[in-house]
Amino acid sequence: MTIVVENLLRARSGPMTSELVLHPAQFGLGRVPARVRPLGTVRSTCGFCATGCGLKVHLGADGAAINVSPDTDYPVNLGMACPKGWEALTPLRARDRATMPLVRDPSADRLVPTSWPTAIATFVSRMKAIQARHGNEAIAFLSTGQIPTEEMAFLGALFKFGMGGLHCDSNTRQCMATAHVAYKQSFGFDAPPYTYRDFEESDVMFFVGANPAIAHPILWQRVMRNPHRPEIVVIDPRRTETAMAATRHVAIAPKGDLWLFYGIAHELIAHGAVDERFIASHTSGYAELETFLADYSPEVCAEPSGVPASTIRELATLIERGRAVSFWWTMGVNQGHESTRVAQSLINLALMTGNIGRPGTGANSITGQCNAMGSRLFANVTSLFGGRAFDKQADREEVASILEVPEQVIPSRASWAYDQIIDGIESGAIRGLWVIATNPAHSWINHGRFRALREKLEVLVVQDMYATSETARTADLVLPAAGWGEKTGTFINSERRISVISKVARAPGEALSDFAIFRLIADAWGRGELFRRWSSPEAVFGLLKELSRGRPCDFSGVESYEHLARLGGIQWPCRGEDAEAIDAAHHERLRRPSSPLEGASRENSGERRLFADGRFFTSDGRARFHFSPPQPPPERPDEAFPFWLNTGRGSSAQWHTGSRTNKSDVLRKLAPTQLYVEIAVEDAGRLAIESGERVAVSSRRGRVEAEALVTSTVRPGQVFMPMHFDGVNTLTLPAFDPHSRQPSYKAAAVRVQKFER
Ligand SMILES: Nc1nc2c(c(=O)[nH]1)N[C@H]1C(S)=C(S)[C@@H](COP(=O)(O)OP(=O)(O)OC[C@H]3O[C@@H](n4cnc5c(=O)[nH]c(N)nc54)[C@H](O)[C@@H]3O)O[C@H]1N2
Ligand SMILES: Nc1nc2c(c(=O)[nH]1)N[C@H]1C(S)=C(S)[C@@H](COP(=O)(O)OP(=O)(O)OC[C@H]3O[C@@H](n4cnc5c(=O)[nH]c(N)nc54)[C@H](O)[C@@H]3O)O[C@H]1N2
Ligand code: SF4
Ligand SMILES: [Mo]
Repeated sequence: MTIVVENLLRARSGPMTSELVLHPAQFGLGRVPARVRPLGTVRSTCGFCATGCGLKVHLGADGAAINVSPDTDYPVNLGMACPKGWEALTPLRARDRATMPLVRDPSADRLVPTSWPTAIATFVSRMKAIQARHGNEAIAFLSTGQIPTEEMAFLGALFKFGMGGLHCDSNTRQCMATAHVAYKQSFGFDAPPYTYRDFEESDVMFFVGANPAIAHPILWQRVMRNPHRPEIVVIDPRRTETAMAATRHVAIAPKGDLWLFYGIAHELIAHGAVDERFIASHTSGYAELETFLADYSPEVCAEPSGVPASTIRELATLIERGRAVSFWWTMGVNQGHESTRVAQSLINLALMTGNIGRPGTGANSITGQCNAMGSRLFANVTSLFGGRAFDKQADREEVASILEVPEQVIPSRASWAYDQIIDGIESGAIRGLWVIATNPAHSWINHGRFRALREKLEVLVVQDMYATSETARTADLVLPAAGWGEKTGTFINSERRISVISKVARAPGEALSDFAIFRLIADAWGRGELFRRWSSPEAVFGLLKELSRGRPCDFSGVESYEHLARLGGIQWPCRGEDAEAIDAAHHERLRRPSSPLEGASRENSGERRLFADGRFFTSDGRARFHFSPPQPPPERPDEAFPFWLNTGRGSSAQWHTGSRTNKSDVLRKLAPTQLYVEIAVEDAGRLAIESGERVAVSSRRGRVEAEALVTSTVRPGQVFMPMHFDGVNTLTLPAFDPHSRQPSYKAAAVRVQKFER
């Protein structure tokens, strides 16, 4: 064990820039050199949001990263980056990085440094002891959409096939579960169909519950480049930065979406504005949808959606007249009590009007975290590798044979979802929890409860870059992890683009990549032989390619990391037979001189969208319409708690729980420094609250102090709080969509009062 760790630590001090160091000419200056040689700039992909911007990391004489700049030739960001991208290296240098494993000293009740061999031995002995006493399923993990696919895949395989565990989930549940389930049911596979170029090709765009000006700033730049003078409709209860820049803002009632989209669909049918030919050839279930929608006239939908019938009609007319209509959604849709059906009401609109598979169209979920898409396909958490099913024997056999593991190690049941794991801690079914690259004690819904549950856990292991996160501080064991920039692997972005992240810095102290930590645990658990082929990220990439072969997400045509870096990422599908055309399109893009900003807009850029042939991934090749009657939200404002609480992203400089972005002076200057609550001018006047004043915000579950921000961006009766400050999730209501089990973070009832000590 000691030798293995020493070897790992030694390997870390080897050359930092591996095969991914490319000549600048390969970034698009026209001449592609025959040989790749080190020159001091490395290509990588940003590790914050799922836009997946290409970054160039510039290296000093010692091979360590000095700074980054956006990649001018990368087909995603075309030379642009948001503040987080520019500051990508800063969180790595933070003073509170975890540099040694830490273990809780029970006598002093604090975390003290220990060695890797002791930490790993502690992990294995404590987890195995729980399994011996309470059964194999008494341990669980919660992970992330923010580590490379190779690491997620290793974790999912190690836990389920190696350690005999079953229950595991990730923060992707908080984020993308709804899009995953909605696509799977409607298209037969979790497949966002679009390419970013569609932002530039639409003439009518709907942004529903999405604030890309803040949350996906570079995608918003792509919208701004659209030359077709598009109608941009933003459907959001708040007048967000995106809404202000749009051509039309519809201030929908909180959680009124299903009514609105059913009303629009009803109107389109009433007008005969549907694409009968597309419906007949490529969909199923339309007759039932038509019957169902008969009850949802604009008049019926107006009150519950908060949108006047005349506006509903106008929105239908916009869709009817649009040449290329696209529907984009994010958390205002995914996080709700009936979110899967809301996502599908948008998918239905795209299908019934034939707005799919053509440039500028689609029912398009924008992904959140840098690698949430990787986790949806390869985390081995909700679905078996490559979007397969744990309960299908043929799928298990296939995976067993590709990975050369006995079929019996693959569970035949699905895991509990995040909320069920939390409930399992409460009931005593789960006794050991391993948390990797997520911070649930801040981000989980109604987390006041999470903290109480901590006491019930016999062991909590947190694997993070920092030992200071709200979750890590309460751990029994902290495993110090290398972060983005300190390791290699691949991400998959919102438009299905697989790209490389490069190692450009050495992790501090004894921190190890998550990959290396999983490797140590596999060996110490006695499962080294089962994972003999999982020797390096690139070796695992080879396994993932095989797992993808023949699946909709097939990328078996990708040769290597170097291939990905050279082409600026490659979108799936990329089968063997596609690879040549993709390479040719790339060279064509580089050959033709033009300003870098035009790079991705040219014809034949190698970008691809799905469903151009109208064939979906269902057994009969047809997309399905899904719908159900709208349900009232589980909690509504009342006399005691008269406001709707909405939560979400507050600024482009803040990332989630702040554990990374708070480490940058630059980013801190660009964002508010303390928790605030946006409240309407009318409400503030009535409560005699002034901007800047301290107020107390309380729900049935908790109470926090915040600074009042009196503003006209929120409507009377609604308040908004950013999720970046701890405390917000003591207020939120633990309600979940029944299909995706995604939490409804954006609708709870609260009271706001002048603050009194
Ligand atoms: N700067 C920054 N960027 C980020 C992140 C970050 O933390 N910081 N996080 C990333 C991640 S993981 C994600 S998931 C994305 C999230 O990206 P977004 O989903 O765009 O961000 P949110 O602010 O969570 O929510 C979007 C909007 O939904 C609206 N909304 C609330 N309730 C409703 C409703 O009932 N109906 C409708 N139609 N709208 C509603 C909110 O008012 C909000 O403006 O951002 C990613 N990008
Ligand atoms: N009220 C409210 N709550 C929300 C939301 C909302 O809109 N409103 N949005 C939800 C959404 S969409 C999301 S995605 C979640 C996000 O919630 P979290 O995942 O809890 O938030 P992060 O701050 O991104 O936490 C990531 C952690 O991983 C660590 N980390 C980063 N890189 C690495 C790595 O390479 N290895 C390891 N081991 N650790 C690493 C960071 O230090 C950090 O502690 O929050 C959800 N919570
Ligand atoms: S938009 Fe997203 S991917 Fe691009 S630089 Fe900003 S955080 Fe990174
Ligand atoms: Mo997210």
